[in-house]
Amino acid sequence: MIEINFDGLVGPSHNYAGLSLGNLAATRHAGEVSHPRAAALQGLAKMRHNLALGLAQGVFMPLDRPNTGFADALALGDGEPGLLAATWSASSMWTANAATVSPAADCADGRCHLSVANLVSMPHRSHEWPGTLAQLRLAFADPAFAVHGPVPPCFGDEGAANHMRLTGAHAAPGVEIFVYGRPGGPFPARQHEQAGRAIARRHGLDPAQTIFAEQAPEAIAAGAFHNDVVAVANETVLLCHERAFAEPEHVYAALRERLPEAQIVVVPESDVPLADAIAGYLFNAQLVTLPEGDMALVVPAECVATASIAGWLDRAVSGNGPIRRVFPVDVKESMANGGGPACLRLRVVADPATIDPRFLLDDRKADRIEAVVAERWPEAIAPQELGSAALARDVVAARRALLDVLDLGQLA
Ligand code: SUG
Repeated sequence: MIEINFDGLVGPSHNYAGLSLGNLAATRHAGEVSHPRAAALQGLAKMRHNLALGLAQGVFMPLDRPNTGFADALALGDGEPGLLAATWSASSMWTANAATVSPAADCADGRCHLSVANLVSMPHRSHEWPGTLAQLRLAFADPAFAVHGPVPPCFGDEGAANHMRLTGAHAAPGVEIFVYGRPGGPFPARQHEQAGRAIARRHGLDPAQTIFAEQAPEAIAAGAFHNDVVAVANETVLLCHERAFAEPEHVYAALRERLPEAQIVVVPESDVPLADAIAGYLFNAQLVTLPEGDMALVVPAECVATASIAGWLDRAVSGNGPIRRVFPVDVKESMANGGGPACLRLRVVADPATIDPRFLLDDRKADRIEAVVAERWPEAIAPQELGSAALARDVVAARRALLDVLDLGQLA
């Protein structure tokens, strides 16, 4: 049993339509020209970087866009640019929002449970789940897994972006923390408390090892639309901003009570102001355990360019805390839509032999993916081009070419 990070390959329709209210980066870059080819290559380079660190890596395919079924259901013609853009969105690249995953050791039936996220808070993301579910059912078809449909749409669920797991070792039983938001602020609270509670029940988690925590309303108001913008966990370590949770002391105490060896690293406002944390995405990092046992933080390059964050990282690695190494990666195209390194990956703890090998990555497969991307992914897309029949044909054909190369035609 090991942790495998499944990154979403950035799809050929990647664009900047500014669809996510409360996601400050996406709103700020609305209307800009995107670069799908560069975006996908940046994502692949991150996957290769993590492979080179000795970490296990998986990959999910982009979904079929533009989604004509969604467009037909909305009877879209001209004059609805926001909804049109929603049918083209490449947002499935952020696989932290694909599903909530509870490893086998936490679940009553000894299987690894996955619940696909309904993503109902944002129209452009609400139509991801059927395509994502089809992919999860294929990748995790082995009886070692139980793959669930979405929780009912009355409760917004954003998947692993609002879920953390702490444990002495990945394969051992852990403490699962479900973070939710309460509505009423200037921006949508995308994760409903009841969605997390439903998932905990359907996954068969031990209530004594499960924590439900409210995200700080001020964090959501400051642009932390998901918990993974202000907190990240790996094994015994919780790294979070001091303003991440509505009742931080309750969260820390609940965790310590269940996992006495927990190491809680709180970044104070005086070191890194919340606004800097959100702009530089310090917490949207991959906190990983390297094969030799040290923990490393894979951060967006924007962290190094943010003085307060760079200073904090320097002090962290030179001190005697759990983070021993920091690796900046360039995922600029995704970052401009509010998606950092951690948004781009879904963590699954499993025996790789139980996973459909077509979804597991090595360097040779990365070469094959890269060749298709280099040849078929559009170089640039301006938002006004969304809706173009010629572009739609190119985007659909590009994805088909990728599926063919990976023998995944059944996802077409
Ligand atoms: O849902 N951006 C995504 C970013 C998701 C980040 N995921 C995590 N934090 N785990 C979102 O807000 C922008 C798309 C646009 O505006 O066109 C977007 O959907």
